[in-house]
Amino acid sequence: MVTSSALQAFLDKLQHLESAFEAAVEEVEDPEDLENIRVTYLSRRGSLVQALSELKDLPEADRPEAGKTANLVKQRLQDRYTQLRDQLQQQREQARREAFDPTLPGRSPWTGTLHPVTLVSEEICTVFQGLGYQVVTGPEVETDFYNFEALNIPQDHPARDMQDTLYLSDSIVLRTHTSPLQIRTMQEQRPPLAAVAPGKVYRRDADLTHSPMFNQIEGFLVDKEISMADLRGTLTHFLRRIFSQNIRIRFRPSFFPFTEPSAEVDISCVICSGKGYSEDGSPCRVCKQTGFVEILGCGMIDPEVFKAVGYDPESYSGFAFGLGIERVAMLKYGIDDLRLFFDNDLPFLDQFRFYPAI
Ligand code: 2NM
Repeated sequence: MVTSSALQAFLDKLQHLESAFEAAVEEVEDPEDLENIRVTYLSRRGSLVQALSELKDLPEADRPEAGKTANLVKQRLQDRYTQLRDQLQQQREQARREAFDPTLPGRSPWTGTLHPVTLVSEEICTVFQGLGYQVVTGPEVETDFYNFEALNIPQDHPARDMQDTLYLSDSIVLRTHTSPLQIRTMQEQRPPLAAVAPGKVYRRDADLTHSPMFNQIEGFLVDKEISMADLRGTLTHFLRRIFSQNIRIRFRPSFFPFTEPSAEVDISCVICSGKGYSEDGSPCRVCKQTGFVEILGCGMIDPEVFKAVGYDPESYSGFAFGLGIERVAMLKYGIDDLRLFFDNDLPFLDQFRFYPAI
């Protein structure tokens, strides 16, 4: 068969293109190389489409032969491209399988931690449960009767002032202490009776050292012939379990409407061990050189409280106490800023991961 020179030129061009394609394919190392080849040769603007577009310029008699050859070249190029693409993908998957080490230990999901307030609250409850106390909880929204009246806090007492109490209505308040729970417990049960009541309390107060919401724990014990000596022994045991067996404890006279007599309790400073000075000789900032820090309030339950819950003050006596949980946590863990309890800063909270609740 005689081949026209135009056809020969076209076929040469196709062969040249195929050789160049094959040479390029030999060099392919990664999917990016392959993609460059696809764009250069096989895309809509690639050299193969360019060559095919020249078919129409050939003499009519040459077109069937040229078209047939062109289609065969196109098919071979596309097959080679597909084959190489699949091969590269398989190589990549195999490399991934080999890089995966099934013997590596798993990665644990991040878990939360108990809040220091929760840790201290549970710890205090555990100490008192060990002494036979119940743990009681109840509403944060209280009536005037449970929050004030039954606790012998008279109408004109400063604690009732709008400055301290968050009122929801004339007679409904956010509890300012957990003592309402003690009243409810005394109403529901008869002596001998002992309970602690942990929980959130609310006061109209907000500065560096006061939060409008904080946590308190109050406790009480009622039986026949309970004395101040029972109070002292109980609190000494409790404070030494929470802080250290080595702390010193002192009682100072004080006043609360719901106890008589009343006292405030100091413990020797847990930061400077009661020395009043830090290691470097500077004055201790926590106890202000006094060697003691105030930790709780307490007293013998006032006969007026017993009358409010229907107990005969002639037959029964008891003691009660209350303390702030954040304050205990600050002293116990050396935290110097109250706001850390309410900021939910994860790096801060995460530091309590390994403190066990006793
Ligand atoms: C304190 C200090 C002194 C207290 C009294 C009572 C109740 F209900 F039994 F009368 N509960 N808590 C009390 C006594 C609380 O907190 C500083």
